[in-house]
Amino acid sequence: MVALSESFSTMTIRTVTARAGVAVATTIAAAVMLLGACLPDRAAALDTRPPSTPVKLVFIHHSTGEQWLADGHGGLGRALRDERYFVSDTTYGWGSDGRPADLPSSRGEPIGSTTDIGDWWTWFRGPDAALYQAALATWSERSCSYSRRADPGGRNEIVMFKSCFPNSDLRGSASAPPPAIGSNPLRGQACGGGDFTVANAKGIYLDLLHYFGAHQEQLFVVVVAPPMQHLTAAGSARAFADWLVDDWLDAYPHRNVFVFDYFTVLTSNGGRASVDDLGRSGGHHHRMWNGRVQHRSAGGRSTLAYPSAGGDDHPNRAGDRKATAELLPLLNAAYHEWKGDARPPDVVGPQTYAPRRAAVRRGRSVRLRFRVTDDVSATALVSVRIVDRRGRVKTTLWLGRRATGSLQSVSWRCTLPRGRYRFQVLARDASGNAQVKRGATTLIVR
Ligand SMILES: [Ca+2]
Repeated sequence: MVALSESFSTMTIRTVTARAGVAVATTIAAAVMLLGACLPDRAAALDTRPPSTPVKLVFIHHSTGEQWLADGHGGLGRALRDERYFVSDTTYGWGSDGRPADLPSSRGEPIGSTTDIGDWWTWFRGPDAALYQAALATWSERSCSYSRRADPGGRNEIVMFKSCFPNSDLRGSASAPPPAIGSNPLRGQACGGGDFTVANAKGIYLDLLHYFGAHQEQLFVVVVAPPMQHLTAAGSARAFADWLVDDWLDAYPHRNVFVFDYFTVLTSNGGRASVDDLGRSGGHHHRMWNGRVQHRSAGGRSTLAYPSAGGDDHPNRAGDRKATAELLPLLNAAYHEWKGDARPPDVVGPQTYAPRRAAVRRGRSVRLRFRVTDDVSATALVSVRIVDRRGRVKTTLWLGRRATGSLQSVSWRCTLPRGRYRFQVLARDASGNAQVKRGATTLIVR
């Protein structure tokens, strides 16, 4: 597979590749006949602004999804709220005890408890799929705790779904052709075991396109299952994530499916598990960068870089915050591509300001104040860099997502030798454009 890909991968439409194979071409024969324009030609038109009016989104998840949504952890719920999405979700037990109804069970459990790759066939393609989807379209409740906006009414326009981390432990050859769905043993089955192969997983996702293609009234957001610290075949997991983002939709003629590579985003950090690499040029990402979609896994690990304290495979707060920040602009762009209402893209980077000089005694803390403005983005990824008199970078403070337009600050404990320095403010807007004006001022260390 491609180790480093810089691709405009959201909803890319190309001809069926040799990799997809004859079996696949047969499976989606109807789709192959309809080929549209590719996103690469339209990349300049990607609009990362939030929707102009509230949009209802339902998220099928459990476990890691609960933490990702939580205000005090991944902050996804609150970030979606702030960008005009009204979020509801399903988790363990959904579809039983009258929540929202007693729906047919899946593998002997409530449908909400089953979110493995094979279960997506049950949700979207199995004999009771119509019942599940009807209940899902009108579900407007929270199953977990997170901030959200007022219900705008109506049905869920966006269906987002995610398997949990055991689903990244795929086996088998990354290049084996997927079986026809009628003979795919993973249909309706849990992950793990001999049938949990890359080929069978591809077959499940290819079959889902029949449902998605028949439901243009909804946008489907496919979140790649997060990685674990130890994978039987990490290369196979990486290959599958790359296939979903780069190849799965090659022959799909519509724009109502978007893949977010939660797997790849969680496979690089900022040097240790508690520090993210948001906004850094290196590392593994699925984000807007310099005005384009960047899907990047430049070698390195294919396992979880953000284990929770104690060694648990649930992504920690730093990893989930990174995923939130990288997802939102892509989701907005996918929404506008689906709706066909994209406005001219944001091509102008932010301006940054450092309005107040600072002084600090060595070993003490100091508050560094800054402001970032942007023509479009309400938030920007900000870093503060401290350089010596010769312009050499002495330290960089990575501050993550910060609101634009208002005075902000960061407290920093100074360990630099006495002397005169400057602190510089760097920022990237939601489209990944770097600052066009860099604010800087003097920092005195006494
Ligand atoms: Ca901008």
